[in-house]
Amino acid sequence: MYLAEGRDKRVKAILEVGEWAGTVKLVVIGSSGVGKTALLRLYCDHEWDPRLATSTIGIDFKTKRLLVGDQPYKVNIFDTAGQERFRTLSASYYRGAHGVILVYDITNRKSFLDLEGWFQEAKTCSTEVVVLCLVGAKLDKAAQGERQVSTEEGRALAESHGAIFYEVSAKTGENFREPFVGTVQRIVGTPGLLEAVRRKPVPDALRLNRGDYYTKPIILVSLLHCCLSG
Ligand SMILES: Nc1nc2c(ncn2[C@@H]2O[C@H](COP(=O)(O)OP(=O)(O)OP(=O)(O)O)[C@@H](O)[C@H]2O)c(=O)[nH]1
Ligand SMILES: [Mg+2]
Repeated sequence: MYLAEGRDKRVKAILEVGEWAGTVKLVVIGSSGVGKTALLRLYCDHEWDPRLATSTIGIDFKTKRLLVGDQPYKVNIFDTAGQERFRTLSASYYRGAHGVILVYDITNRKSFLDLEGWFQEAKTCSTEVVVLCLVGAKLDKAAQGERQVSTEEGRALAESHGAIFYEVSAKTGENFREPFVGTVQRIVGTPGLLEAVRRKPVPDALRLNRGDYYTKPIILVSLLHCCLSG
């Protein structure tokens, strides 16, 4: 009992002064409207409010503190826009990512079929060792007979890409933490992954042309952030 209390106090103290065992970067991708922002808002802000739902423009960013064992990690989560017109911007956000969470809507077959492209993008733009997690969202709607993608199909696709798999609902809160916790646990548990991503140079495809310094300031801010947050 005394030991447990001592440990809890130590962990609380570490979290309060902000000393981290490491910083983990996650990127959330998937077609527009599948529920990426709703899931992230519930996990980071403990909030579910469909009235606030608007399509993400460009990119959004949230930070969460997470204990793995008794080690505190800072988790930076990038919420990308599913809309096609923002895809060229989003490519730069894979830089330095340790994990990619791919989301589809279990009531929207098209969003599931789109995943081939999303897996392709994730593998092209991030490091070869990045941890992948596939998430079937809006699980609450299955009870109303709206399911268009079975759990087995989702799991099989995840396995074929070596990804972790969960079905979740931001509305009921079912499994909403699992994709984030599971991905971070696998990242931390993969020897050398945190260091390997830090050492990886920027892929040529993601380097900015001179003109981009004027036309895409949002990318510069993101790259600067990535460098600072390490
Ligand atoms: N029933 C139900 N609706 C959900 C759930 N998650 C999200 N939604 C709704 O689905 C719609 C789209 O959700 P968003 O989170 O904005 O989708 P997104 O993937 O971020 O979309 P983009 O930002 O355009 O890429 C909103 O109306 C949400 O309220 C869920 O778990 N259950
Ligand atoms: Mg969004």
